Amino acid sequence: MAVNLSDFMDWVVARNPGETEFHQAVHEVAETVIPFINANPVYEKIKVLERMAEPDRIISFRVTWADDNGEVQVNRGYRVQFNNSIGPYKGGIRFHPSVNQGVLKFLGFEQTFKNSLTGLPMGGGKGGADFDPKGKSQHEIMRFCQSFMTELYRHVGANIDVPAGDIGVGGREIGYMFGQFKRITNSFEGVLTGKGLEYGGSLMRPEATGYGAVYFLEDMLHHIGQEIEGKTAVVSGSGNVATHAAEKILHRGGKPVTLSDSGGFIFDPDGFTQEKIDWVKEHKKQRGARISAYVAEFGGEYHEGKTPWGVPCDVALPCATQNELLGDDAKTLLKNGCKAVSEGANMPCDMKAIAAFHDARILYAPGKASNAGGVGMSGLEMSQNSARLHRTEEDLRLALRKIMDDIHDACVRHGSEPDGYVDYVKGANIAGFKKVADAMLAFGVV
Ligand code: NDP
Ligand code: 2IT
Repeated sequence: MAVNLSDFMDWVVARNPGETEFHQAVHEVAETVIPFINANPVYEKIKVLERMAEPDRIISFRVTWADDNGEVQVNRGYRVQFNNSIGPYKGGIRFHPSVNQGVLKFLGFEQTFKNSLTGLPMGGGKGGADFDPKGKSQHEIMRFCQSFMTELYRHVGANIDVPAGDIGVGGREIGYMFGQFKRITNSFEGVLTGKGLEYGGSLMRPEATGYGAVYFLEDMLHHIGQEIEGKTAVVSGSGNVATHAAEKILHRGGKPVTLSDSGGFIFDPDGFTQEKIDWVKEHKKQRGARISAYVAEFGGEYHEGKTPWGVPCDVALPCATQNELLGDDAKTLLKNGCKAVSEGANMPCDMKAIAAFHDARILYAPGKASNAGGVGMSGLEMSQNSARLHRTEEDLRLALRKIMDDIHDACVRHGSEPDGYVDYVKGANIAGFKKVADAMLAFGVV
Protein backbone atom coordinates (compact mmCIF):
# COMPACT_ATOMS: atom_id res chain seq x y z
CA MET A 1 0.00 0.00 0.00
CA ALA A 2 1.38 3.40 -0.97
CA VAL A 3 2.44 5.81 1.78
CA ASN A 4 0.37 8.99 1.88
CA LEU A 5 1.94 12.26 3.09
CA SER A 6 -1.03 13.58 5.01
CA ASP A 7 -1.75 10.25 6.77
CA PHE A 8 1.92 9.94 7.64
CA MET A 9 2.08 13.48 9.03
CA ASP A 10 -1.13 12.98 11.04
CA TRP A 11 0.55 9.97 12.62
CA VAL A 12 3.77 11.91 13.35
CA VAL A 13 1.90 14.90 14.84
CA ALA A 14 -0.35 12.68 17.01
CA ARG A 15 2.56 10.82 18.56
CA ASN A 16 4.78 13.91 19.06
CA PRO A 17 2.30 16.49 20.38
CA GLY A 18 3.41 20.11 20.46
CA GLU A 19 6.83 19.44 18.90
CA THR A 20 6.32 21.86 16.02
CA GLU A 21 9.95 22.10 14.88
CA PHE A 22 10.11 18.31 14.74
CA HIS A 23 6.89 18.16 12.68
CA GLN A 24 8.35 20.75 10.31
CA ALA A 25 11.62 18.85 9.81
CA VAL A 26 9.87 15.52 9.26
CA HIS A 27 7.36 17.08 6.86
CA GLU A 28 10.12 18.54 4.70
CA VAL A 29 11.78 15.15 4.38
CA ALA A 30 8.56 13.14 3.99
CA GLU A 31 7.27 15.36 1.20
CA THR A 32 10.23 14.58 -1.02
CA VAL A 33 11.03 11.04 0.14
CA ILE A 34 7.53 9.51 0.03
CA PRO A 35 7.35 9.53 -3.80
CA PHE A 36 10.75 7.77 -3.79
CA ILE A 37 9.48 5.19 -1.28
CA ASN A 38 6.36 4.59 -3.32
CA ALA A 39 8.52 3.99 -6.37
CA ASN A 40 10.67 1.54 -4.35
CA PRO A 41 8.15 -0.49 -2.32
CA VAL A 42 10.84 -2.45 -0.46
CA TYR A 43 11.21 0.58 1.85
CA GLU A 44 7.48 0.83 2.47
CA LYS A 45 7.25 -2.83 3.38
CA ILE A 46 9.73 -2.50 6.25
CA LYS A 47 8.18 0.82 7.43
CA VAL A 48 11.53 2.52 7.12
CA LEU A 49 10.20 6.11 7.20
CA GLU A 50 8.12 5.42 10.32
CA ARG A 51 11.19 3.94 11.99
CA MET A 52 13.38 6.88 10.93
CA ALA A 53 10.90 9.33 12.46
CA GLU A 54 11.25 7.63 15.85
CA PRO A 55 14.51 8.26 17.76
CA ASP A 56 16.40 5.18 18.96
CA ARG A 57 16.26 6.71 22.45
CA ILE A 58 16.04 10.01 24.30
CA ILE A 59 17.98 10.61 27.47
CA SER A 60 16.92 13.47 29.71
CA PHE A 61 18.60 14.40 32.96
CA ARG A 62 18.87 17.01 35.68
CA VAL A 63 21.91 19.30 35.65
CA THR A 64 22.51 20.88 39.03
CA TRP A 65 25.25 23.45 39.58
CA ALA A 66 26.05 26.38 41.86
CA ASP A 67 26.40 29.92 40.50
CA ASP A 68 29.03 32.44 41.66
CA ASN A 69 26.75 33.59 44.48
CA GLY A 70 26.48 30.05 45.81
CA GLU A 71 22.86 29.74 44.61
CA VAL A 72 21.89 26.29 43.41
CA GLN A 73 20.64 26.24 39.82
CA VAL A 74 18.73 23.45 38.09
CA ASN A 75 18.69 22.90 34.32
CA ARG A 76 17.55 20.08 32.10
CA GLY A 77 20.01 18.25 29.85
CA TYR A 78 19.25 15.90 26.95
CA ARG A 79 20.82 13.62 24.43
CA VAL A 80 18.64 12.44 21.58
CA GLN A 81 20.25 9.34 20.05
CA PHE A 82 18.33 9.34 16.81
CA ASN A 83 19.74 6.71 14.48
CA ASN A 84 23.02 4.76 14.51
CA SER A 85 22.46 2.63 11.41
CA ILE A 86 25.54 3.88 9.58
CA GLY A 87 27.86 4.82 12.46
CA PRO A 88 28.03 6.02 16.07
CA TYR A 89 25.53 8.76 16.98
CA LYS A 90 27.08 12.10 16.04
CA GLY A 91 25.86 15.66 16.43
CA GLY A 92 26.26 18.83 18.40
CA ILE A 93 25.32 20.03 21.86
CA ARG A 94 23.32 23.23 22.14
CA PHE A 95 23.14 25.43 25.25
CA HIS A 96 20.30 27.91 24.81
CA PRO A 97 17.17 28.72 26.86
CA SER A 98 14.98 27.65 23.92
CA VAL A 99 16.28 24.06 24.03
CA ASN A 100 13.57 21.45 24.62
CA GLN A 101 12.93 17.89 23.52
CA GLY A 102 11.13 18.88 20.29
CA VAL A 103 13.95 21.17 19.16
CA LEU A 104 16.57 18.49 19.80
CA LYS A 105 14.46 15.87 18.01
CA PHE A 106 14.26 18.08 14.92
CA LEU A 107 18.01 18.62 15.06
CA GLY A 108 18.76 14.90 15.60
CA PHE A 109 16.44 13.92 12.75
CA GLU A 110 18.11 16.40 10.36
CA GLN A 111 21.53 15.27 11.53
CA THR A 112 20.86 11.68 10.50
CA PHE A 113 20.35 12.74 6.85
CA LYS A 114 23.16 15.29 6.95
CA ASN A 115 25.68 12.81 8.31
CA SER A 116 24.66 10.28 5.69
CA LEU A 117 25.29 12.91 2.99
CA THR A 118 28.89 13.46 4.15
CA GLY A 119 29.71 9.93 3.01
CA LEU A 120 31.37 9.23 6.37
CA PRO A 121 30.26 6.54 8.87
CA MET A 122 28.27 8.66 11.32
CA GLY A 123 24.76 8.20 12.70
CA GLY A 124 22.58 11.07 13.90
CA GLY A 125 22.17 12.56 17.37
CA LYS A 126 21.83 15.90 19.13
CA GLY A 127 21.97 17.11 22.69
CA GLY A 128 21.91 20.15 24.85
CA ALA A 129 20.42 21.96 27.78
CA ASP A 130 18.09 24.88 28.48
CA PHE A 131 21.09 26.66 30.02
CA ASP A 132 21.68 30.28 29.00
CA PRO A 133 25.42 31.01 28.73
CA LYS A 134 24.76 34.75 28.31
CA GLY A 135 26.20 36.74 31.17
CA LYS A 136 27.66 33.69 32.92
CA SER A 137 31.21 33.84 34.26
CA GLN A 138 33.92 31.51 33.01
CA HIS A 139 33.69 29.56 36.26
CA GLU A 140 29.93 29.19 36.01
CA ILE A 141 30.25 27.86 32.47
CA MET A 142 32.93 25.42 33.61
CA ARG A 143 30.82 24.15 36.51
CA PHE A 144 27.81 23.77 34.27
CA CYS A 145 29.79 21.83 31.63
CA GLN A 146 31.26 19.55 34.29
CA SER A 147 27.88 18.82 35.83
CA PHE A 148 26.38 18.19 32.36
CA MET A 149 29.14 15.69 31.52
CA THR A 150 28.93 14.01 34.93
CA GLU A 151 25.61 12.61 33.72
CA LEU A 152 26.23 12.44 29.97
CA TYR A 153 29.47 10.45 30.21
CA ARG A 154 27.65 7.14 30.76
CA HIS A 155 25.82 7.49 27.42
CA VAL A 156 28.67 8.57 25.10
CA GLY A 157 31.97 7.18 23.83
CA ALA A 158 34.19 7.16 20.74
CA ASN A 159 32.27 4.20 19.28
CA ILE A 160 28.89 5.00 20.83
CA ASP A 161 28.00 8.65 20.55
CA VAL A 162 30.33 11.57 19.76
CA PRO A 163 28.93 15.04 20.54
CA ALA A 164 30.37 18.36 19.32
CA GLY A 165 29.51 22.06 19.53
CA ASP A 166 26.43 23.96 18.39
CA ILE A 167 24.77 27.20 19.55
CA GLY A 168 26.33 28.25 22.86
CA VAL A 169 28.95 25.49 22.76
CA GLY A 170 32.37 26.19 21.25
CA GLY A 171 35.97 25.21 21.89
CA ARG A 172 35.96 26.36 25.49
CA GLU A 173 32.89 24.33 26.48
CA ILE A 174 34.16 21.27 24.58
CA GLY A 175 37.42 21.57 26.57
CA TYR A 176 35.57 21.58 29.90
CA MET A 177 33.40 18.62 28.89
CA PHE A 178 36.34 16.63 27.52
CA GLY A 179 38.31 17.29 30.71
CA GLN A 180 35.44 16.05 32.84
CA PHE A 181 34.88 12.94 30.70
CA LYS A 182 38.58 12.05 30.93
CA ARG A 183 38.58 12.64 34.68
CA ILE A 184 35.55 10.42 35.32
CA THR A 185 36.38 7.58 32.95
CA ASN A 186 40.19 7.72 32.93
CA SER A 187 39.88 7.21 29.18
CA PHE A 188 41.51 9.51 26.63
CA GLU A 189 39.41 8.94 23.55
CA GLY A 190 37.76 10.81 20.73
CA VAL A 191 34.49 11.18 22.61
CA LEU A 192 33.92 14.76 21.46
CA THR A 193 34.90 16.71 18.35
CA GLY A 194 35.79 20.35 18.09
CA LYS A 195 38.56 19.72 20.62
CA GLY A 196 41.62 21.93 21.04
CA LEU A 197 44.62 21.08 18.84
CA GLU A 198 46.70 20.10 21.89
CA TYR A 199 44.37 17.26 22.86
CA GLY A 200 43.17 15.61 19.67
CA GLY A 201 41.37 18.39 17.84
CA SER A 202 41.53 18.85 14.10
CA LEU A 203 42.75 21.80 12.09
CA MET A 204 39.94 23.37 10.06
CA ARG A 205 37.13 22.24 12.40
CA PRO A 206 36.30 25.78 13.59
CA GLU A 207 36.16 27.04 10.01
CA ALA A 208 34.50 24.02 8.42
CA THR A 209 30.78 24.80 8.72
CA GLY A 210 30.92 28.39 7.46
CA TYR A 211 33.53 27.67 4.78
CA GLY A 212 31.59 24.58 3.69
CA ALA A 213 28.37 26.60 3.30
CA VAL A 214 30.22 28.98 0.98
CA TYR A 215 31.82 26.10 -0.97
CA PHE A 216 28.33 24.71 -1.47
CA LEU A 217 27.06 28.11 -2.59
CA GLU A 218 29.96 28.25 -5.04
CA ASP A 219 29.11 24.78 -6.37
CA MET A 220 25.50 25.85 -6.97
CA LEU A 221 26.61 29.04 -8.72
CA HIS A 222 29.17 27.17 -10.85
CA HIS A 223 26.42 24.78 -11.89
CA ILE A 224 24.64 27.71 -13.53
CA GLY A 225 27.86 29.33 -14.78
CA GLN A 226 28.25 32.03 -12.11
CA GLU A 227 30.82 33.04 -9.46
CA ILE A 228 30.76 34.51 -5.94
CA GLU A 229 33.17 37.23 -7.00
CA GLY A 230 31.50 40.64 -7.07
CA LYS A 231 28.34 39.43 -5.33
CA THR A 232 26.88 41.10 -2.25
CA ALA A 233 26.09 38.65 0.56
CA VAL A 234 23.70 39.06 3.45
CA VAL A 235 24.69 36.87 6.41
CA SER A 236 22.75 36.40 9.66
CA GLY A 237 24.22 35.35 13.00
CA SER A 238 27.61 36.37 14.35
CA GLY A 239 28.86 33.14 15.88
CA ASN A 240 31.05 30.35 14.62
CA VAL A 241 29.15 29.64 11.41
CA ALA A 242 28.30 33.22 10.42
CA THR A 243 31.78 34.70 10.91
CA HIS A 244 33.47 31.93 8.93
CA ALA A 245 30.86 32.12 6.17
CA ALA A 246 31.43 35.88 5.87
CA GLU A 247 35.20 35.28 5.85
CA LYS A 248 35.04 32.77 2.99
CA ILE A 249 32.75 35.06 0.97
CA LEU A 250 35.48 37.68 1.37
CA HIS A 251 38.19 35.19 0.27
CA ARG A 252 36.17 34.57 -2.89
CA GLY A 253 35.94 38.25 -3.80
CA GLY A 254 32.35 38.67 -2.61
CA LYS A 255 31.10 41.45 -0.37
CA PRO A 256 29.53 40.39 2.96
CA VAL A 257 27.56 43.33 4.37
CA THR A 258 25.53 42.10 7.37
CA LEU A 259 25.84 40.07 10.57
CA SER A 260 23.27 39.74 13.34
CA ASP A 261 22.40 38.35 16.75
CA SER A 262 19.25 37.93 18.78
CA GLY A 263 19.21 41.71 19.41
CA GLY A 264 19.29 42.93 15.80
CA PHE A 265 21.58 43.23 12.78
CA ILE A 266 24.44 45.42 11.59
CA PHE A 267 24.79 46.65 8.01
CA ASP A 268 28.18 47.81 6.78
CA PRO A 269 27.71 49.24 3.28
CA ASP A 270 31.49 49.11 2.69
CA GLY A 271 31.49 45.37 3.37
CA PHE A 272 33.51 43.50 6.00
CA THR A 273 37.28 43.29 5.83
CA GLN A 274 39.28 40.53 7.52
CA GLU A 275 40.10 42.96 10.32
CA LYS A 276 36.41 43.65 10.96
CA ILE A 277 35.52 39.93 10.95
CA ASP A 278 38.41 39.17 13.32
CA TRP A 279 37.09 41.85 15.65
CA VAL A 280 33.61 40.26 15.64
CA LYS A 281 35.09 36.81 16.34
CA GLU A 282 37.03 38.14 19.31
CA HIS A 283 34.14 40.26 20.59
CA LYS A 284 31.57 37.45 20.41
CA LYS A 285 33.85 35.09 22.34
CA GLN A 286 32.41 36.68 25.46
CA ARG A 287 29.07 34.89 25.60
CA GLY A 288 26.43 37.57 25.68
CA ALA A 289 28.44 40.27 23.87
CA ARG A 290 26.22 42.23 21.46
CA ILE A 291 26.85 42.72 17.73
CA SER A 292 25.55 46.29 18.10
CA ALA A 293 29.00 47.26 19.49
CA TYR A 294 30.37 46.88 15.92
CA VAL A 295 28.94 50.26 14.93
CA ALA A 296 30.93 52.19 17.57
CA GLU A 297 34.07 50.44 16.32
CA PHE A 298 33.65 50.56 12.54
CA GLY A 299 30.54 52.59 11.66
CA GLY A 300 27.64 51.30 9.58
CA GLU A 301 24.07 50.87 10.81
CA TYR A 302 22.52 48.88 13.64
CA HIS A 303 18.87 47.84 13.29
CA GLU A 304 17.52 46.77 16.63
CA GLY A 305 15.03 43.91 16.74
CA LYS A 306 15.32 43.28 12.98
CA THR A 307 16.66 40.51 10.76
CA PRO A 308 18.88 41.42 7.78
CA TRP A 309 16.70 40.07 4.95
CA GLY A 310 15.58 43.51 3.79
CA VAL A 311 19.12 44.50 2.76
CA PRO A 312 19.48 44.13 -1.05
CA CYS A 313 21.82 41.27 -1.96
CA ASP A 314 22.73 38.69 -4.58
CA VAL A 315 23.15 35.81 -2.14
CA ALA A 316 21.91 35.11 1.39
CA LEU A 317 23.42 32.91 4.11
CA PRO A 318 21.18 32.40 7.15
CA CYS A 319 23.62 31.28 9.85
CA ALA A 320 21.89 31.97 13.21
CA THR A 321 19.01 29.66 14.14
CA GLN A 322 15.84 27.82 13.07
CA ASN A 323 12.92 29.71 11.51
CA GLU A 324 14.79 33.00 11.28
CA LEU A 325 13.84 33.58 7.63
CA LEU A 326 10.08 33.48 7.00
CA GLY A 327 7.84 33.58 3.94
CA ASP A 328 7.66 37.38 3.80
CA ASP A 329 11.43 37.66 4.22
CA ALA A 330 11.85 35.33 1.25
CA LYS A 331 9.56 37.54 -0.83
CA THR A 332 11.61 40.60 0.12
CA LEU A 333 14.86 38.85 -0.80
CA LEU A 334 13.41 37.81 -4.16
CA LYS A 335 12.06 41.29 -4.85
CA ASN A 336 15.55 42.70 -4.20
CA GLY A 337 17.10 40.29 -6.68
CA CYS A 338 18.57 37.57 -4.43
CA LYS A 339 19.60 34.62 -6.61
CA ALA A 340 20.91 32.04 -4.16
CA VAL A 341 20.42 30.96 -0.54
CA SER A 342 22.83 28.63 1.28
CA GLU A 343 21.81 27.67 4.81
CA GLY A 344 24.59 27.70 7.40
CA ALA A 345 22.12 27.19 10.25
CA ASN A 346 19.78 24.22 10.72
CA MET A 347 16.29 24.85 9.27
CA PRO A 348 16.62 28.66 9.25
CA CYS A 349 14.06 29.01 6.44
CA ASP A 350 10.46 28.11 7.24
CA MET A 351 8.28 26.14 4.85
CA LYS A 352 6.76 29.24 3.23
CA ALA A 353 10.19 30.69 2.55
CA ILE A 354 11.38 27.46 0.95
CA ALA A 355 8.25 27.30 -1.22
CA ALA A 356 8.82 30.91 -2.34
CA PHE A 357 12.44 30.16 -3.34
CA HIS A 358 11.35 27.03 -5.14
CA ASP A 359 8.52 28.77 -7.00
CA ALA A 360 10.92 31.52 -8.08
CA ARG A 361 13.37 28.80 -9.26
CA ILE A 362 16.33 30.38 -7.47
CA LEU A 363 19.16 28.34 -5.98
CA TYR A 364 18.25 27.14 -2.48
CA ALA A 365 20.39 24.76 -0.40
CA PRO A 366 18.92 23.17 2.74
CA GLY A 367 21.24 23.11 5.75
CA LYS A 368 21.52 19.36 5.82
CA ALA A 369 23.47 19.70 2.56
CA SER A 370 25.12 23.12 2.82
CA ASN A 371 26.16 23.09 6.49
CA ALA A 372 27.41 19.48 6.47
CA GLY A 373 31.03 20.65 6.29
CA GLY A 374 31.13 21.04 10.07
CA VAL A 375 30.14 17.51 10.89
CA GLY A 376 32.15 16.32 7.88
CA MET A 377 35.28 17.77 9.46
CA SER A 378 34.18 16.25 12.78
CA GLY A 379 34.18 12.88 11.01
CA LEU A 380 37.75 13.54 9.93
CA GLU A 381 38.64 14.51 13.52
CA MET A 382 37.25 11.13 14.63
CA SER A 383 39.34 9.25 12.09
CA GLN A 384 42.48 11.21 13.07
CA ASN A 385 41.80 10.28 16.71
CA SER A 386 41.34 6.59 15.84
CA ALA A 387 44.54 6.55 13.82
CA ARG A 388 46.31 8.75 16.40
CA LEU A 389 47.63 11.19 13.83
CA HIS A 390 47.22 14.78 12.65
CA ARG A 391 46.44 15.75 9.09
CA THR A 392 47.74 19.04 7.68
CA GLU A 393 45.61 22.10 7.08
CA GLU A 394 46.03 21.95 3.31
CA ASP A 395 45.06 18.28 3.22
CA LEU A 396 41.95 18.94 5.32
CA ARG A 397 40.95 21.98 3.29
CA LEU A 398 40.95 19.84 0.15
CA ALA A 399 39.06 17.09 1.98
CA LEU A 400 36.37 19.58 3.06
CA ARG A 401 36.09 20.87 -0.49
CA LYS A 402 35.65 17.31 -1.74
CA ILE A 403 32.96 16.50 0.86
CA MET A 404 30.96 19.57 -0.21
CA ASP A 405 31.46 18.87 -3.93
CA ASP A 406 30.32 15.26 -3.46
CA ILE A 407 27.19 16.39 -1.59
CA HIS A 408 26.48 18.84 -4.39
CA ASP A 409 26.86 16.07 -6.97
CA ALA A 410 24.50 13.83 -4.98
CA CYS A 411 21.89 16.62 -4.88
CA VAL A 412 22.17 17.14 -8.63
CA ARG A 413 21.88 13.39 -9.20
CA HIS A 414 18.74 12.97 -7.11
CA GLY A 415 17.18 16.41 -7.44
CA SER A 416 17.45 17.46 -11.10
CA GLU A 417 14.18 18.26 -12.83
CA PRO A 418 13.54 17.79 -16.57
CA ASP A 419 14.20 21.48 -17.32
CA GLY A 420 17.60 21.30 -15.57
CA TYR A 421 16.49 23.08 -12.37
CA VAL A 422 17.97 21.39 -9.31
CA ASP A 423 15.63 20.85 -6.36
CA TYR A 424 18.33 20.65 -3.69
CA VAL A 425 15.78 19.76 -0.98
CA LYS A 426 14.64 16.71 -2.88
CA GLY A 427 18.18 15.77 -3.89
CA ALA A 428 19.58 16.02 -0.36
CA ASN A 429 16.67 14.20 1.25
CA ILE A 430 16.68 11.26 -1.16
CA ALA A 431 20.47 10.88 -1.18
CA GLY A 432 20.62 11.09 2.63
CA PHE A 433 17.68 8.75 3.07
CA LYS A 434 18.86 6.01 0.74
CA LYS A 435 22.07 5.11 2.58
CA VAL A 436 20.40 4.98 6.00
CA ALA A 437 17.38 3.09 4.64
CA ASP A 438 19.56 0.49 2.92
CA ALA A 439 21.49 -0.10 6.14
CA MET A 440 18.20 -0.52 8.05
CA LEU A 441 17.02 -2.93 5.38
CA ALA A 442 20.15 -5.04 5.95
CA PHE A 443 19.51 -5.22 9.71
CA GLY A 444 16.00 -6.68 9.40
CA VAL A 445 13.23 -5.75 11.78
CA VAL A 446 15.06 -3.98 14.63
P1 NDP B 1 27.06 30.28 17.99
O1 NDP B 1 26.63 30.08 19.37
O2 NDP B 1 28.51 30.40 17.68
O3 NDP B 1 26.32 31.55 17.37
C1 NDP B 1 24.95 31.61 17.30
C2 NDP B 1 24.54 32.91 16.66
O4 NDP B 1 23.15 32.86 16.33
C3 NDP B 1 24.72 34.10 17.57
O5 NDP B 1 24.98 35.23 16.79
C4 NDP B 1 23.37 34.19 18.25
O6 NDP B 1 23.03 35.46 18.76
C5 NDP B 1 22.47 33.86 17.09
N1 NDP B 1 21.21 33.32 17.60
C6 NDP B 1 21.04 32.22 18.37
N2 NDP B 1 19.76 32.05 18.68
C7 NDP B 1 19.11 33.07 18.09
C8 NDP B 1 17.76 33.45 18.04
N3 NDP B 1 16.82 32.73 18.67
N4 NDP B 1 17.44 34.55 17.30
C9 NDP B 1 18.39 35.28 16.66
N5 NDP B 1 19.69 34.95 16.69
C10 NDP B 1 20.03 33.87 17.38
O7 NDP B 1 26.42 29.07 17.15
P2 NDP B 1 26.85 28.47 15.74
O8 NDP B 1 27.38 29.54 14.86
O9 NDP B 1 27.69 27.28 16.00
O10 NDP B 1 25.45 27.94 15.20
C11 NDP B 1 24.61 28.72 14.35
C12 NDP B 1 23.69 27.80 13.57
O11 NDP B 1 24.47 26.90 12.77
C13 NDP B 1 22.77 26.91 14.40
O12 NDP B 1 21.56 26.71 13.69
C14 NDP B 1 23.53 25.58 14.44
O13 NDP B 1 22.67 24.49 14.68
C15 NDP B 1 24.09 25.55 13.04
N6 NDP B 1 25.24 24.68 12.80
C16 NDP B 1 26.38 24.80 13.54
C17 NDP B 1 27.46 23.99 13.25
C18 NDP B 1 28.76 24.14 13.96
O14 NDP B 1 29.71 23.46 13.56
N7 NDP B 1 28.90 24.99 14.95
C19 NDP B 1 27.38 22.94 12.22
C20 NDP B 1 26.17 22.97 11.45
C21 NDP B 1 25.14 23.79 11.77
P3 NDP B 1 23.11 35.74 20.35
O15 NDP B 1 24.57 35.94 20.64
O16 NDP B 1 22.28 36.97 20.53
O17 NDP B 1 22.52 34.55 21.02
O1 2IT C 1 24.48 20.82 13.30
C1 2IT C 1 25.61 20.32 13.18
O2 2IT C 1 25.93 19.66 12.19
C2 2IT C 1 26.59 20.57 14.23
N1 2IT C 1 26.31 21.30 15.18
C3 2IT C 1 27.95 19.90 14.19
C4 2IT C 1 27.85 18.48 14.63
C5 2IT C 1 29.15 17.76 14.77
O3 2IT C 1 29.09 16.65 15.32
O4 2IT C 1 30.20 18.25 14.38
